[in-house]
Amino acid sequence: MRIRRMMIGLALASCTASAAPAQTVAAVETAAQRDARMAWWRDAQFGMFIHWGAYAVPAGVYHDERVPGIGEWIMSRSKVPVAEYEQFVRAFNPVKYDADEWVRIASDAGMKYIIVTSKHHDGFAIFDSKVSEYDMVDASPFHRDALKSLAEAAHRQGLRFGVYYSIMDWHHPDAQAPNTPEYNSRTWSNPNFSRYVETYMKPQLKELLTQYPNIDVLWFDGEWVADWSDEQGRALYAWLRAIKPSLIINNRVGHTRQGMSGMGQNGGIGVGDFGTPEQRVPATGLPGVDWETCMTMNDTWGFKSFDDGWKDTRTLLRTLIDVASKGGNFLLNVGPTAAGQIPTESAARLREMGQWLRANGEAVYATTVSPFDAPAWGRYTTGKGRLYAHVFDWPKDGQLALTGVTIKPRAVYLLSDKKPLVVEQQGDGFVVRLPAVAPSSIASVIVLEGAVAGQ
Ligand code: FHN
Repeated sequence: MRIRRMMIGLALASCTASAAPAQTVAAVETAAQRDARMAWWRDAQFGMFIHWGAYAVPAGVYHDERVPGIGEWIMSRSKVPVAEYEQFVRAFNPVKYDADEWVRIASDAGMKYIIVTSKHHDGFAIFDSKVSEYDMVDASPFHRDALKSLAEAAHRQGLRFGVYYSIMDWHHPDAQAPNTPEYNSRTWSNPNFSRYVETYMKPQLKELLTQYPNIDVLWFDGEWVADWSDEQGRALYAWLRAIKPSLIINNRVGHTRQGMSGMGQNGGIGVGDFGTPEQRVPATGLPGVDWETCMTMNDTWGFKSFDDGWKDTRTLLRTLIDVASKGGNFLLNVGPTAAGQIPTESAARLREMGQWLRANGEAVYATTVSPFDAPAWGRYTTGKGRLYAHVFDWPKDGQLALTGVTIKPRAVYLLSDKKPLVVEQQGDGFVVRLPAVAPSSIASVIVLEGAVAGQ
C-alpha cells in the first residue's frame, strides 16, 4: 500500500448538500480507517476514464463546421439550443456497444478500474434515472441502461468501477440551461439551483449508489459554477459517505478551482479524498495527499471524428511511470463513438501498454513515491521492499549511475530476465553495468534490492 497519508476529520453526517457544515452523527474516520478505505485505489495505479454521451453523435461537427476544442463541449462552444441538442440524444443509438469488450480492453491494458461519465455537463444520463426522462433508457432509441451493463461487466472481470457526475448541468432549467447561449459561467447564478440540487442531483446520486451496488468512486466535475461552494461540497461528501461508507470521492466535490486560470491546475485538494490534476503531471507530485492525473490520448475527452493528435504508446507509458514515481494514479481517457466503440487508435495503444505492463507491472502497481529525485535517464519507483529503476535512455557506455542512491544494493537484476547485474562503487555513488541492448525501447526496469534504508 502506498504511504500517502493525509490527516482527515470526516464527519459522516445526515444533512442537505445546500446546508452549512455537516452535523456529525457518526465517528470521525481514523487515519487507519482511511488507509483501509483507500488501499485498493492506491494500489491500482492505472485506470480507464470513459467520456461517452450524446456529444459523440455530432462528434465535433455542427452544421457541417468542424468545431474547435474538446468534443463534449460542443453544446456550449457552438451555442446549441437545448431543444436542438436533444436531437443528438434522440439519434444516440450505440448498437455496437459491448460492455464486456470495453472492460476487456481496459483489463488487457493493465487498468484496474474504470470511471465512466454517468452525466456530463450536457445533462444527459447514460443510466436509467427515475427522476428524469433525459437518460439513455427513456430518451434515446437504444432504450438500454449502458451504465448498468458496464458496472456488471467490470464486476465480472474483477475491475473496480466508478462514475463521473457533473454538478454543472446545461439541460436542467434550475441549473445552467437558462444561461444561454454559452451555458458555462463562473459568475452566473440560478436562484433555483438548490431545487436542482435537492430534487434532481442528489436523487440521481442516490440512484447511482443504490441501483449500482459496485460503484466504488464518485468523480465530480463542473464544480466551478457560482452556485456551488466548498461548504456544499463538504456536506455532499458526508451525505454520500453516509449512504456508502466505503466510497472514494474526488476533490471536485468542492468548489475546487477558483478562476479560469485555476482550471485543471489544482494545488491542495480541498474537499474530498484525492486531487485531480488534469492533462498534466505535477512536477513533484502532490506531497502528502492522494492524487490522480487524468489525461486524454488525443486532444479531446468525448469522441471527435477528426481529432488525430494521438500521443504515442511510449509517451503514455512513460507518463504512467512518471505519475507512479511521484505517488499518483493515472486515469487515461477513451472517448467511444456514437455507435459504441472504443476508437481503434485508443485500443491499439492500450494493447501495447498492456504488453509492457504484463512484463513490468511489478514496478508500477502498488508502488509509492520514489525516495529519490527523478534521474536524468528515467524514473525510480519503490514498493514491495524494492527500488525499481525505469531506464528510458539506455546509457551508451553501458554504465547506469544510480543517482541519489547512497546504500549499495545487495542484489541488482533486470526485471525481464532476472539475471544478476554487477554493481560497483564509483566516487560517492554506484553504477550498474548493463548489457549492450536495452530490453525495452520504452522503459527497461532494473530491480534494486536493499538500496533504500529499511528495505
Ligand atoms: O469540462 C470538463 C471536461 O469536459 C472533461 O470532462 C474534464 C475531465 O477531467 N473535466 C472538465 C474540465 O476540468
